[in-house]
Amino acid sequence: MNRPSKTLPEWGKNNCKAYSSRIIPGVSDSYDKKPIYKSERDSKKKYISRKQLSVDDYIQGILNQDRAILGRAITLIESQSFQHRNMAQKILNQLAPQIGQSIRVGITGVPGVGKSTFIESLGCTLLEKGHRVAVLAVDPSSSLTGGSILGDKTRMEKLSRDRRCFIRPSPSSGTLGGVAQKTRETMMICEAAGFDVILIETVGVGQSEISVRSMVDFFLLLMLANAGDELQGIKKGIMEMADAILINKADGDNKTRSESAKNEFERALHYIQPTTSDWRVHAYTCSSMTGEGIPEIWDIVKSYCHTTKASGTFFEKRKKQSLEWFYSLIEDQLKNMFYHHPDVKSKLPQIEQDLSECRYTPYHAVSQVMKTYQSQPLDFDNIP
Ligand SMILES: Nc1nc2c(ncn2[C@@H]2O[C@H](COP(=O)(O)OP(=O)(O)OP(=O)(O)O)[C@@H](O)[C@H]2O)c(=O)[nH]1
Ligand SMILES: [Mg+2]
Repeated sequence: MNRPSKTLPEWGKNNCKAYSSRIIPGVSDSYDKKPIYKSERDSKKKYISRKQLSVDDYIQGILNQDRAILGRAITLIESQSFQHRNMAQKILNQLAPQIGQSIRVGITGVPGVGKSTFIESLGCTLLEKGHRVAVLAVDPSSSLTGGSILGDKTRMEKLSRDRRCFIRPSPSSGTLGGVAQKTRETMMICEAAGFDVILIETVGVGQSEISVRSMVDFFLLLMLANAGDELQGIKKGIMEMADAILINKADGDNKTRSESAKNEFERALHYIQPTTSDWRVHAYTCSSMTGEGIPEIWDIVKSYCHTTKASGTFFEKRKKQSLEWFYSLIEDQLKNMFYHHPDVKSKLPQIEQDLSECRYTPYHAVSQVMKTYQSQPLDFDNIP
């Protein structure tokens, strides 16, 4: 601390001896702005820069479970730069044989239901059992908040300090589709780095839980006792997507109420078609705070994997998810190529104007603009 003496606190002036600390001279204000040089001798030219890694360096690093390299690979995935994303794809492609060995669990529920606290509790249980856990998030609001999971690191205090756990907040840019795609690729790279359980948190109030549903094996819906369905903002659709319903905060005074809520959900589940044909969805209670019911939930997840792997639905689901992803990428890419076509771009304002003046029909406009596009389609590799 290098405060000018007039701003020093009263007790600090003259290094008052009544305190056990001394004021020592700090560094000047410009210190932080000063570049770091390899040595004073070559200070004029060389900054210390991080070593550029090749695709092979990344792959080796990831396979060796190097957390720093894993973090840098995820940064490539999240980058807006075409070169970075291209490199990320090369890495993912070469790691493909190592991908898919984990159990992927999605966790959803309204804000405040206790998702992060649950992940902390479940994550610690899993580490004790010898698993390596990666925690990711799909949060559509994250472009504004910077990813709620970041703030949540305080809720995941033990997990975030454990080296067997890797926590990554939502990528903070792009549309939901983009965020979901990046999360999916991040999940894959974490699998290659030996994380055998992937927990993905998402807020259960919109499109994001549908994206997460389409990338996980088991989907867990967290609920609260004593809050009507409308209060929890949960639609029947979300209940239909769940593989288990978990009433959280079943502790203290809330325990009995949580038991009744569980019974109510059990009754409601009779009328809901389960997503997985050979799996019966049930409601359970737990307290993420005390840890009660958490190991039991992991037993449910394991039992789900055991049953569906034996019947083959587990693998069918993964296959279906991967095909859905493939087709949604094709759609995204076609749209991208179309809207980035320079001739299409330059024609669109005039067409919009003509349409607003009813000069021709939208169908006619589409056929015109399609002809423009088809005359010289863009090169796939040059799309931004
Ligand atoms: N009593 C009790 N409180 C809990 C329990 N789980 C979470 N909480 C509290 O509920 C509050 C919200 O918990 P979070 O884990 O942040 O909830 P969240 O669903 O991740 O919230 P968002 O990330 O904002 O969507 C915190 O104050 C937690 O301490 C529980 O099992 N029992
Ligand atoms: Mg949270």
